[in-house]
Amino acid sequence: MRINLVNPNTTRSMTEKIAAAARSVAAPGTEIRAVSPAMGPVSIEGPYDEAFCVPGLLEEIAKAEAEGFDGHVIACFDDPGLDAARQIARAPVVGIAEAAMHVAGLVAGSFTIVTTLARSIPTLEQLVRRYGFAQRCRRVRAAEFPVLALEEPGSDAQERLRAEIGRALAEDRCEAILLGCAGMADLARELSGEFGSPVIDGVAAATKLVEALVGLGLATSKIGGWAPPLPKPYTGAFARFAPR
Ligand code: 5HY
Repeated sequence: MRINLVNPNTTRSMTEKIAAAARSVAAPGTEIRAVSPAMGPVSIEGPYDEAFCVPGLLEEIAKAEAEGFDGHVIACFDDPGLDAARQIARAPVVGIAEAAMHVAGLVAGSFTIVTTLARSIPTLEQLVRRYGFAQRCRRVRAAEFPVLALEEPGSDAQERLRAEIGRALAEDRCEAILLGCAGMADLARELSGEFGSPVIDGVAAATKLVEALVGLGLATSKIGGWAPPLPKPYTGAFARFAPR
């Protein structure tokens, strides 16, 4: 089985780290191809960045679909462009936030999400409601460091993350922690051991869910909201994205 893993930001080191996390849980015979768009923001921190990562992300989904990939993972915790990606893909498309919430719901009665910057909190709170986890999510917290601080050896990002997880477990009565950024993917196992609580990485969760969906022979439904976009002309810089 071939899985197309898309890091919607353009930071190569982060894409490599995300790829390693996916490969660490992939079943034998599962090939992971990790890509970043050719255009867009180096990191996604809020709705404006999110808006501009989507065209490049959709281009990577369309390319992999044309090559017959079996499934796609959108490796950004804002699940950017998820609905649009499902419109142009037959293969299952799983966002890491949705995957982390579903997996958490199977091993814990409640969870807290710990993300990077406070400006990302409103988007994640909307996803919690949209995916039906408002009863199970105790809180969305920010450890207050920029996404790319996780790529800088010597930054205090990990220290801040640990401190915020400690506060969440002490104050929120949550039974699991969701790592609210793909750049935290390599820390899940270590943090689970340290805190004695499930600490869930969405990249690994999404990889296993895509494998499960493909194993069940399921594809994206085309009879409703994820039906293909209707052919029409697009103008200007977006002309090449026009649905055919
Ligand atoms: C992510 N940004 O997972 C989100 C996390 C965030 O570039 N990859 C990003 O902080 O919103």
